[in-house]
Amino acid sequence: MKTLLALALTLAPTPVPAHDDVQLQTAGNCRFGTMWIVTGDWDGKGGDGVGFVDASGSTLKWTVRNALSAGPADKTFNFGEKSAAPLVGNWDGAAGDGIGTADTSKGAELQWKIRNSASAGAAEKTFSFGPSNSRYAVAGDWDGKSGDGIGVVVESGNDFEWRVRNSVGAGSPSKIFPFGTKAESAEVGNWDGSSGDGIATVSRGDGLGFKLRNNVSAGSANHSFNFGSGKTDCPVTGDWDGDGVDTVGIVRLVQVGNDIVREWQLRNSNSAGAADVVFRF
Ligand SMILES: [Ca+2]
Ligand SMILES: [Ca+2]
Ligand SMILES: [Ca+2]
Ligand SMILES: [Ca+2]
Repeated sequence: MKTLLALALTLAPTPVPAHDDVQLQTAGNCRFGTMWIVTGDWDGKGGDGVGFVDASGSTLKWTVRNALSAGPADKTFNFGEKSAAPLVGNWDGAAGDGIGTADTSKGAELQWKIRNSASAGAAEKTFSFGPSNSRYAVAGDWDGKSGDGIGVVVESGNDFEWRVRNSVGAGSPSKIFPFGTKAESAEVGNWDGSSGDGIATVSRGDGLGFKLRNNVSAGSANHSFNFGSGKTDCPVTGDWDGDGVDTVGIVRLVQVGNDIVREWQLRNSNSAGAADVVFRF
């Protein structure tokens, strides 16, 4: 509770709209001001937890919680430079998610730093992949084996082009394909619970318009629906109930007394409807 209170006091006095269209973003990781929103399997026990990453200091400060409920942080640690965007991925294919960053400030190519555990420490891999003017850096299990690979989503005319790589390191993309338009944002998740991750885009209207595709390829969406508010919310994805299927959610800043706090609204189905879990963290 102490952590939650302290963090609430450092937030802006008025709500900050969700912000996902200004600089490089990492899929699933929208932000409010300098506060990125992240989700991941921090404890390796299946199912995703929640978190946020504060980029207001010289290093990125991560605060994560395993349970989908209000309460204290399970871990707080520093990883990554202020200039980099945070990433979450199961790089080694074992024991839950690790962390990473993608940095646009290191030259023409995006610089990636990868760590297998969600904790402070040195990057285990540092490499370049994708152009620094990519719209999104993404992590996903594109081939359904050996954990997450990497990828970028770049603008190509009015559309998005995805360039994904199965290995976590420098090299050529394993697949290049179009999906979505540059007016949208990009997400990754295992929407059908089999054969690794699929892809998605989210558009901002009155609602957040999710378009989810099970295959990592060009084609139409398998699920299209609205969830949350397109005016105020950060979209998130994750396996909230631990059944192996990733679904959607949102984070919204709400005023509680004099404090502005993050409200998480998570849904266990990839369809329109009410949130199954709502809490503040
Ligand atoms: Ca891992
Ligand atoms: Ca893989
Ligand atoms: Ca899948
Ligand atoms: Ca699930």
